[in-house]
Amino acid sequence: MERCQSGRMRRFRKALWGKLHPGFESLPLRQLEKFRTHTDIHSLQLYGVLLLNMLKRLLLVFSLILLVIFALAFWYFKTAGDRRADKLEEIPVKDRGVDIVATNLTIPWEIAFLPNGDMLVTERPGSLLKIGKDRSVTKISEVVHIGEGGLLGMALHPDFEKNSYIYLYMTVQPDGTLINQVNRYELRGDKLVNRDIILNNLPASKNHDGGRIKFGPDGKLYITVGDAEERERAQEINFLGGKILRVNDSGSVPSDNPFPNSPVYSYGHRNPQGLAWDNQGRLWSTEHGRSGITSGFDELNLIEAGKNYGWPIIEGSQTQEGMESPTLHSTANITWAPSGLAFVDGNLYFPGLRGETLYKTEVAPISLEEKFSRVYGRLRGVTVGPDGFLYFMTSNQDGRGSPSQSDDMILKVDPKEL
Ligand SMILES: [Ca+2]
Repeated sequence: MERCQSGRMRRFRKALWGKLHPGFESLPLRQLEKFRTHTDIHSLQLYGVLLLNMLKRLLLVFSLILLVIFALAFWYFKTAGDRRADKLEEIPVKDRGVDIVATNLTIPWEIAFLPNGDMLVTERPGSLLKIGKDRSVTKISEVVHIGEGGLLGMALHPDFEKNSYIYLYMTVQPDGTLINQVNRYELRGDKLVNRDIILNNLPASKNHDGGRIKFGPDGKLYITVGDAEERERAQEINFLGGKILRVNDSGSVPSDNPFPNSPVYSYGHRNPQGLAWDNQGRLWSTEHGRSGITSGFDELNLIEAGKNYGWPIIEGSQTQEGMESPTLHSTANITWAPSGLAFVDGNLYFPGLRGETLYKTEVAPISLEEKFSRVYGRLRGVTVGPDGFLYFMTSNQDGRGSPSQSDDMILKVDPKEL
């Protein structure tokens, strides 16, 4: 070992000597040593260059190893979607219990059913699709697709058959400022006409744009608005970010709202994206908890008028006077990223983006079951169809997933099979 080290040192010294004494490179080291007239400073110089060379070599080897690791990781994640699809192909359709309704969509966000059974689908980049016997696409040019914003929620008026009103929640930038709006149109054939902005200037940001809109059993329109990354302001009643709103079908404020002349129904939310009423008429909402390095603490809340749901003051099972803790929440280490909510046959269902799972929870007693965990990738939005089936979507094209060749997809399953 010592001999080996000493041999290596001698070779380095010889090479370095050569560099410092051009013309004497070929002389045997023993002879070169005789020529040594340099001082200690010269020796230091020699060893400095030696050290630098060693560092250069180490850096090169380290960089090569890193490059190989990155290339392998890239390949692994890039092909994850197709590996998942291949694996799925091996399972007979009847055993999966899931039907694929549509494929090759781009970040579908919400599904609604027309009276004739055709399906309307919003795609986040700004398209409204009609999927029935044929497929049609209506582009909404005002939509700004940025981060989590874009064309998001959709609701049909309870009297759609009479008035053709369709409501769309979208991110726009009319005068340079990014905002969210709720627009009401009339749907005439494939055309959206008579646009009416019923809620304007809702806070928007690259992230935390909320976006779910649904009519409640009381005929009012409920809207989830994210905190638009202004977390502290979720506690301000006069700021419309971090809220669940309740308005009449024209956008006006109902006289029985909890805060006079305010569309705010509940506050202290971070990024709620699920709304559903159970068979007792109670409103439930799913909400994304903290993100980044400290992820987790996603929530299922029972929403009551005028109440404060705690963000950003409390999270998880923390409690504080005057604030509501969630009925159910994930732990500090588990992220559901719940992106919708539906109620059917006594159970709530919500899909998870990062959780890549369809979660099922009984309302009483509260419980949690995981369905299709990691099978289809990221899941977003869930709607109960006129056939009683659950329709939900993949969101593997949103830049945070590993899409297969069929993504994004709309899937349906009979909840009685779950
Ligand atoms: Ca909360």
